[in-house]
Amino acid sequence: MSASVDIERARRLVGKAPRVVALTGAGISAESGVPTFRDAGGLWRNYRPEELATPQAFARDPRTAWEWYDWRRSVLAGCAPNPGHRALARFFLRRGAAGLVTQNVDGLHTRAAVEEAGEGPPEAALPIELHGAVGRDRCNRCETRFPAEPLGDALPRCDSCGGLRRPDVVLFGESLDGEVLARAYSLAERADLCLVVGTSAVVYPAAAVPLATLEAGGSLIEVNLEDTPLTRSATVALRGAAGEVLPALLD
Ligand code: BJW
Ligand code: ZN
Repeated sequence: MSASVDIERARRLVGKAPRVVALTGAGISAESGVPTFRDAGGLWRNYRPEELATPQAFARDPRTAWEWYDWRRSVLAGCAPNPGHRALARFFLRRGAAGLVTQNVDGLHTRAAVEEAGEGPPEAALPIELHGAVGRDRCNRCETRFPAEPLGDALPRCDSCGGLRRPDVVLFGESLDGEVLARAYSLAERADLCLVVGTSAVVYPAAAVPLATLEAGGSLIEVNLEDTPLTRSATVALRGAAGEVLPALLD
C-alpha cells in the first residue's frame, strides 16, 4: 500500500479513537541528535550500550559507566525537542484523554510539553517515564535524589549518607517503579489506539504496553524506519522518520 494511503488510514484511526496512548523509544529523539541504543553507530569506545546500562557495569567499573553517562549528558545538553516531540505534545495538550508513555530518559518530551503549553503543562500532557531520567542522580544506598552534576575527579557521593550516586535510570535486570508501570498499563488497557514510535520493541516490560491495548481490543499504529516484532500486530505501519510522520499524522 502506498505511503499516502497509509497515512490517510492512520489519520482516520486517530480521528475516531476517543482515547489514544503513545509509547515512544529512542528513535523519536534520533532527529534531535540523541544516539539510539541498537542502531549502527550506537557504540561508545567499543562498548555496546547494553553492556554499560547494567548494575554489573556500575559495580565492576563505576568510573567507565559514569563516564558514559557523563558523555551522554554532555550530548543532551546540546539537543532540543524536534517536530516529532512537539507534535505529540500538542496532540496530548489538545486531546488529554489517555497519554504519553516513554522509555526515553532524555527529558525531551517534558521540554516539548513545556514549550508548547507555555509553562505549566497539565499533568495529562506530561510523559510517564518508564526508565527514569538521566538528568537526575540517585543515591545507591538511601535512594535520595539529586540534580545531575558534571563528573569530577572523584565519583559523586550522596550528601546525606556518603553512598555512591548513580543516574536515576532503570538499568537491565532492575525492576521498573511499580506505580509508574501500573499507570502506563492502566492507560494502555483503556486506550482505543496505541501509537508506537521509534522503539525496537525488544525491551520488556515496556514492549508489553502496546500489547495491553491490543488485548483490550484496541488498534495499533507503528511509526518506525524499519520493521519490529510489533509490526505484524500493527493496524497501520508507517515507515519514515518520526519528525516527519508525526506532524502529518497528528496536526
Ligand atoms: C526511528 C528513527 C526515526 C531510529 N524515526 N524511528 C521478558 C522476556 C525477555 C527478557 C525480559 C523479559 N522481561 C524482562 C526481561 C529482561 C530485560 C529485557 O527486556 N531484556 C531483553 C532485551 C531481552 N528487561 C529488564 O531487565 C527490565 N527490568 C525488568 O524487567 O525487571 C524485572 C526482571 C529482571 C530480570 C529478568 C526478568 C524480570 C529493565 C529494562 C531497563 C532498560 N533500560 C535501558 C537503559 C535506560 C537507562 C539509559 O538510558 O542508560 O532503557 S536499555 C535501553 O533500551 C533503554 C531504552 O529505553 C530501551 C529501549 O530501547 P529503544 O528505545 O527501543 O531504542 P532502540 O535503540 O532499541 O531502538 C530505536 C528504534 O528507533 C529502532 O527501531 C529504529 O529503527 C527506530 N528509529 N531513528 C522513527 N528518526
Ligand atoms: Zn544516600
